[in-house]
Amino acid sequence: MSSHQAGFGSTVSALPTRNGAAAAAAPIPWQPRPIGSSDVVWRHAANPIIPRRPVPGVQGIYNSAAVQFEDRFAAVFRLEQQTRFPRLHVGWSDNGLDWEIERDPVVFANDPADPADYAYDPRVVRIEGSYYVSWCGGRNGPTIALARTNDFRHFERLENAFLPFNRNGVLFPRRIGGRYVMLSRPSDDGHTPFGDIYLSESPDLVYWGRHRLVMRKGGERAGQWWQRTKIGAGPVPIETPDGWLLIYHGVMDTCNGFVYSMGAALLDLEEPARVRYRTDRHLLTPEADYEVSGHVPNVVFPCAALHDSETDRLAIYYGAADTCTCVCYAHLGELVEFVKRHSHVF
Ligand code: BMA
Repeated sequence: MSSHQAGFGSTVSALPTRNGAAAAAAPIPWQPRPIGSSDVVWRHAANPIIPRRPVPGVQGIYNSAAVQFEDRFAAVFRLEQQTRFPRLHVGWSDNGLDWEIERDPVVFANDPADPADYAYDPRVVRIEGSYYVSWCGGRNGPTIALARTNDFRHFERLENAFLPFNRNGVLFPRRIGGRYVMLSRPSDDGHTPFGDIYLSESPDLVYWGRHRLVMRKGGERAGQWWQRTKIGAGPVPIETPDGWLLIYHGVMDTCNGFVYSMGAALLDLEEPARVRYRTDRHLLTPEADYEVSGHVPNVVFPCAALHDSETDRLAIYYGAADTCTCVCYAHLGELVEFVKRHSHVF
């Protein structure tokens, strides 16, 4: 794979490891906004960072989640084989852009491999020292499956969080009011022509309840069309003084199928089912060749974001056209101001 000559951030912060030692975190991927652009979010110049055939027998790698892990990066990728059957594969990277991808899918130490168990659209979050993977799983699904790992080599599968059908399960990075909190989108077992974002709480990551509506799909009003069919949580929410920054996907139906764009909202820090601000316009919509053309044209689908708190740089990982993996960038503070300035809560 090509090497990327991005201007990387210089901040080095410390991430605690399992044995308590501090590892210097690798700088997150970064490129400055292109000269002449006034966009709040801009694409990595060498997208896609992972092309459609990263390993033999695979024809797509997209909608995947990267995190800082010790002194480098780990990821859980959605890989689609030539059967078009998706599974989760671990990847490793020193710079967050060039990835080594495990040839074999994730297996769960406590759970026998099931060849019929598909897995897609993973998110990864670090909570209290462990990493949790949530994805749309095929066992009695589609619904939200969960697993825990400390090293991205051994995975323990937890109970499914919800009844079928559900997608886009995204955990918050800390307990709120003493409980784990997860966003999700109840759905159907097909391509779901509807969808709103809900929030659920759990004392133990097994039993989920106190379900609350967070936000509905957009309406027919001017400025809402890009998210008028369905919405779903994207990366793990990022805590800011103005609320939890939730980057999400908003979907519009057209005469030629769905179009998936990227939006953002700010949720109340202590009552995250309460929307404080929400963009009435998208941050990114399919425009690049690799977004408008692929196995499913016109999809940008964010699943992970890395934030460097010292430089305020944000790198967002997204799947393009259900085919390849891409990155885009923003300054978190600018993005928050954009959401507040162009907010429409409905
Ligand atoms: C959704 C999921 C996503 C996919 C999107 C667009 O329902 O299947 O994985 O990116 O459709 O095809």
